[in-house]
Amino acid sequence: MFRETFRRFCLLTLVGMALFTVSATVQAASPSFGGTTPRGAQRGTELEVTLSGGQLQDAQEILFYEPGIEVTKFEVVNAGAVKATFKISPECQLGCHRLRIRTASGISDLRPFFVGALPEVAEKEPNSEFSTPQAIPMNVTVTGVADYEDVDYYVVEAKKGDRITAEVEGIRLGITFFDPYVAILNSARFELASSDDNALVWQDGAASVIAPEDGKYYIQVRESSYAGNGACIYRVHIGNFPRPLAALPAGGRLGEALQVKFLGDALGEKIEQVTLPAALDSNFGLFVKDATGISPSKVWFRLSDLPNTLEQEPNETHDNATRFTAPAACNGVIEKPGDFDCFRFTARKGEAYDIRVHARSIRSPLDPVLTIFAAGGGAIAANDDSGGPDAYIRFGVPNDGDYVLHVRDHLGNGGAHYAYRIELTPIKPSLTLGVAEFVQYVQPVIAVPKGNRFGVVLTAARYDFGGPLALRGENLPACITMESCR
Ligand SMILES: [Ca+2]
Ligand SMILES: [Ca+2]
Ligand SMILES: [Ca+2]
Ligand SMILES: [Ca+2]
Repeated sequence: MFRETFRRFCLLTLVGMALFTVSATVQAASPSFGGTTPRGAQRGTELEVTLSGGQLQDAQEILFYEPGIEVTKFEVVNAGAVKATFKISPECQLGCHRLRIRTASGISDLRPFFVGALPEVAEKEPNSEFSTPQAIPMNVTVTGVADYEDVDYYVVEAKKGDRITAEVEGIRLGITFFDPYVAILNSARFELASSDDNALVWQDGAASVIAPEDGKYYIQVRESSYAGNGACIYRVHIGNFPRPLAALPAGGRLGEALQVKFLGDALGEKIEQVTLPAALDSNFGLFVKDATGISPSKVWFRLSDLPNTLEQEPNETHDNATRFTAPAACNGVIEKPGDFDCFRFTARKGEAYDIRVHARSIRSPLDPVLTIFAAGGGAIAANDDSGGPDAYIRFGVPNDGDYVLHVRDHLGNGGAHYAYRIELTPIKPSLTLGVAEFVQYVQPVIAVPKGNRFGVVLTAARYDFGGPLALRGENLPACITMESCR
């Protein structure tokens, strides 16, 4: 792989608006943004939200990265707070919405705001004993706090055969290093399901059961080692909604209509017809709904230009391997511990492919290991992890013939939702441009003052091509130009 990194200095200049140059009283410090109170809300509602931070006295507007939230009222309280009214459309996408505050002198950090489908209920302490839980209706989002040594109990009524799901948003709210734990118990205090961490929702938990009989069921939420604090705020969605954990296939082509099988739900597999968006979106996912509700967060799904191949079991040998024609995306599931899957294709000497197994990148619990065999022969190349648990191999075809891709879990684990997608693509030149961090772990923001300039060092990584680069600032607002110098 040819990779060269170079640094280039760029100046973004705001021209033609010098008449609007900001006055000399502007402070140099950038605004900071700690977060919103509350941290989320139900779609289809309108509510007052406080945005807290610093240097907010000249706040002008809120910038959203996803559609669906409109600001109908905006008021600067003081340098530390802005009050805004959020109107959330009934069709607003669920889950994380990212926002910043723009002031006259800068742009703040990025913070999340979570949109849910269910009506909200506030936690009422004391609810720390199994014998004195907080009674809630089914299908609500409870907003609570997991304090130090705090255990929160909620009780719902269910009928035999009802699906009960509890999904917590805690670490995802981006407030503090909070590691939530959630469990569903029966009236005899027997734990029917629990979740500390889950590949789909990271340190947050999602647990589901099918009620074995009519009766009361208890949802427990706490910090995983009882070491919470007043900042350990959570939103727990409790209801009958679906909670699949993976999709098969785990990706598709832009604009394509295809059948997707959702895996890992307590009620079993579900097949749905899905139409994919026409434009690339690296954060794309599918929300599953039925008569009982909708999953609170997405099942991650890859968009690409590759045709799909689905594994055909049994596929454990080179002879019964699922056949495909390269380039393609091979999709499957390591459905039980110790399982492995084989895919076979024909290639010619001199061809070269990038072969990447997507598993953790689509929030599957699988830790994939990829091995390439000459069909009927020995292993040619293998990889376990490449920049994370997912596997990657650049494969230069040594001879005309058939080759087998073999995928398994690193620890021999498996299960109904251990999905993966092997993307096999011809080698294409690519380029990534980045801006170095101004502050460690904080995504940089370029705010160009009116009539002024902003200098930034861009880092470029070239893959599979060489030579100089010409940088142009395309699709910038009409009043902004970009010049670059090496
Ligand atoms: Ca509590
Ligand atoms: Ca956890
Ligand atoms: Ca399989
Ligand atoms: Ca791996």
